[in-house]
Order: sequence, then structure tokens, then C-alpha cells
Amino acid sequence: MGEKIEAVDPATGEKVRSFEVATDLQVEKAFSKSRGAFDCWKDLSIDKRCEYLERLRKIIVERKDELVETIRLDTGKPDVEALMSDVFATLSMIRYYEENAENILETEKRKTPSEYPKNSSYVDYIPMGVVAVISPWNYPFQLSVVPSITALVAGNTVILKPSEITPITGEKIMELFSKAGFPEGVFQVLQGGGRVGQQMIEEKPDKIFFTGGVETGKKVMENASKYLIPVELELGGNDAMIVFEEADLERAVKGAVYGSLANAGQLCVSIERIYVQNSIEEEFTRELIEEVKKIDIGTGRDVEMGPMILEKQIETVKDHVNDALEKGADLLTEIKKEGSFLHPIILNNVSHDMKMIKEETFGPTIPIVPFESEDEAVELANATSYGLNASVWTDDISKAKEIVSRLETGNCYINDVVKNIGSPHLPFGGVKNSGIGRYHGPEGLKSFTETRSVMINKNKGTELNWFPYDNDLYVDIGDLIEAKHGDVGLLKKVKTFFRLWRKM
Ligand code: TXE
Repeated sequence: MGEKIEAVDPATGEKVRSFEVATDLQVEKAFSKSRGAFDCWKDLSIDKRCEYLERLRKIIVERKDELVETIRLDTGKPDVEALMSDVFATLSMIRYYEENAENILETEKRKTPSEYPKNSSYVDYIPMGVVAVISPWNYPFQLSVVPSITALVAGNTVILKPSEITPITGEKIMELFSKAGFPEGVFQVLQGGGRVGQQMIEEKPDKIFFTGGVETGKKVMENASKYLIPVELELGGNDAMIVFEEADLERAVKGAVYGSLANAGQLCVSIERIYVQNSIEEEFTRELIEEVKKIDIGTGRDVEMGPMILEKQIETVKDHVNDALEKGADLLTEIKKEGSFLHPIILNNVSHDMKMIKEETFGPTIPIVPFESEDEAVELANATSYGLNASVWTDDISKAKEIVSRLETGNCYINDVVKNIGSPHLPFGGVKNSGIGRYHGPEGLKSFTETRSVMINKNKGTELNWFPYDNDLYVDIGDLIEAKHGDVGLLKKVKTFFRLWRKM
């Protein structure tokens, strides 16, 4: 009997199904199949690859309700959350590639330096090979399918390892890709946990796209470094929300509640810390407490917050809350846990020596910290090892942009939260401990390619820089340096170029 993983419904704690974990031999075979499939897939035109994407998009649209049910079984998240943030966000990304991939990846003409006469230059974006996508449990559909289709449209083949916490969604993804008719071996799913992920790295993929925790991300990078495999890491966040006194208070409160509690806080871009200007702190906090009372907890269509997906995560939340309370924070809501459903936890009097502020809690906690000045707000927001997303709230957009320019984050939202990650046009990724690399947008698509630069020389005869080296060449190069980079007049420049042109 092989190793198994159990799919557990987080809402009930009941085991739903068990899955066979991929053996080392299966991992090896999957890679060899993927390499075989790459030979044909890489040669397809982008247009042709997009036909597969289009078929996949249509199938996802047709089966969206069934997908929501699958995601619910794995995560317990509210139906709207699954439909909007897993299904809709993925469809937008597919459509974006259908409409833009060809343009983004087309051969680009580049300038050629004047000392290379009769030369021309261009850049090609070429497929890398087999891409390993290792994905997490919080958005098991979006965070698996988006990197996978990005790699595929760029001409790579993909092996996806979904999180061992959400294998049902992983299986469903494979079913959808098969239905869309992707050629055998172009896209495969391997079920399993860390051991399978590690084994995949040993098979030396040509790129690894990892989404998950910082510690695991470091391990992935360390293992990949043995073979110099390029690694893209989408890790956690500790996102700050900065609310200035002139902001629309009602909107900011509602935004804070959504940003902190969407997916029960199990979201890499969830609001983890709220900094509120002194003068409005009291009113903001009072309204926030009232707004949080409106949140319905449970599963299905008309609830806002589902269960914690992973038991281990409940322990992290408890640990962060206890640490804050021991260090003097005030609890503004009751701590309530029903099964794996946690109720929102609002705290004030929190400080930067508490885990809740320093680390990623990944749960439904809302710590509020007052600030006096713009400088203080920026300093507090940057006082973390993470740098994923942040939001700035004020009616004064120039002021907001100035604040944003001083924040150490990969992404920022002015007067809103979270959904900037859903724009396919914008690159997304973190700085500091939040990761390495960008996906989404043109930058993200290109990151799944190798850049090949090409120069063509239509010159006849010999070249100025070729052997032999002698004093004449030394003088010529010296003159060229003066003409190109020195402070000489136009006439001297033209004369030098005219003299050397014939030798180039
Ligand atoms: O994820 P892991 P965990 C954060 C969140 C959470 C913490 C840890 O704070 O508390 O990360 O979560 C695979 N080689 N986020 O431990 O372990 C694993 O099987 C290769 C933020 O549950 O990072 C899974 O497929 N792969 C994040 C994937 O890595 C390995 C979302 C992620 O699991 C491996 C999730 C190994 N050695 C958690 N070990 C976000 N950015 O949204 C494990 N894996």
C-alpha cells in the first residue's frame, strides 16, 4: 500500500476521500513524459496554444458551479469567495493571455550602437522547458491554474503539485485540462506533500514557481540552488492599511473589514495591520466593531467567512493573539471558536514587539495601531520583514502617491484593498521576505521565458575590433571613446565617425 493523503472538509472535520501520493518513480516518469511533450508544445504557435486556453476557459465557465462545490469541499470557503477569487480571477487571466500573449512575446527589434554599422538586433522570448508549479491551499484553484497557464502559453510544459490539503481541487484541475484537450504530457498533476515537492526539484525542472510559506520557500530555493534552477517565490505578506484622517471613513471601515476577513484572513494580500491617524482612531474603531458584527460565518452562498482551512493555522492565530494579550494588547471582541470556524478578533494597544504585527497571522485578526504623522505611518508600515501589498486611504491622491513611493512593497492599492492582485495587466509579487519575481502582466509572462538576444552583421570583409592589435587600433579606439563618450564638439565627432566608419 502506497502513501496516502486524506482530503478533509474543514467545515465538518470529516474525511472526504483519500488520494495516493505520487511515488518517486511516478515523479520521474511524469518528468520524462513532460520533457517528451515539450518537444512538440514549444513549436506550436502562440495562437495555437491560446486555442487550448480558450477551450479551457469555456469549460471553466460552463462548470463554474461544480468548481465552486469542489473548492468548498477542500477549503470550506464561502461560495462567493470561491467563484470570485478562484474562478473569476483565473478566467480573467486566461482571457488576458488569449488577447495579449502574442503581442507580449513577439520578437522585439532593439537599437544597435552606432559603432556597429550594418548590424541589426532583436530579442526573442523562448520557452524554458518543464516548469514545476508548487501551490498552496488557500486559493487552490487560482494559485495553481494561473501560474500553470502562464507557463503553458509561453511554450513550456507543466507539472503541478497542488497542496496536500486540497487534493480534490488538484484532481479537478487535471480533469478540466484533459477535457480541454491539452496534448498528453503537456500538463500533469502530481499529488502529495513536501516529499513529492522535493522530489520534483531533484528531477531538475527548468523553472520552479512556488507559492507558500517563507520557510518552505527558502527550502525550495536551497534545493533548487544545487542545480541552478531559476525559482520564482510568491510567499506570505504582512500587509499594512494606512488610513488618514481625511479618508472616507465609512468606506475605509468597510474596506478594512473585507481586507482583513476575506477568506477568513487566509489570503496572502489580506490586511494584517491597520494604522489609523490619531484624530479618527476612536471613531474608526467604534465603526469597525459595528461593521464586524454584520459578518455571517458558515458555508454556502450567504456567508462572508468560512472555516480555517488548516488546524495548524488555528494554532498560529491563537499563539499570535495570546502573545499580543500577554504583552498588553486590549481585546475588543470576544474570542469565539466553533469547530474550525473562528470569529473575527479585533485588538488595539498593539505594538511592534508582538508576533501579530511582526509576522503573518493568516487568520481573522484585526489589530489597530494609531499614528500621528505621515513619516510615522511610513516607518511603521515598513517595520516588517515582509513586502507584498499595502493600501493607503486618503482623498488626496498626490499625498497617497507620495506615501506609496516610500513603502517597501511589491504592490500597493490607493483607497481599496486586495483586488489589485486580480488585475491581469499588473505584475504581481513581493519584495523582502514576500518573495522573488513577478507574475501576471507582460513582466509575468516574460518571466516564464528565456530571453535570447540576436545580432545580425551584414558587413563584408574585416571588422575594426578584430586582430591584429597595434598602435593604430589603439589610437582609433581612443578617438572613438572621445567621440562617443567625451566632451567633444559635433564637428570632431562627425569627423571621427567619418574616418572610422570605413574601417568598421
Ligand atoms: O505552506 P507550505 P504551509 C503562509 C501562511 C502559512 C505558512 C505555512 O502564513 O501559515 O505559509 O503554510 C509544498 N519542497 N502561506 O506550511 O508548507 C506543500 O506541499 C517543495 C502563505 O501550509 O509553504 C505545498 O504544496 N515543496 C501562502 C506548498 O509547498 C514543498 C499560502 C506550500 O506549502 C516542500 C499558503 C518542500 N520541501 C501559506 N514542503 C500565500 N502566499 O498565500 C512543502 N511543500
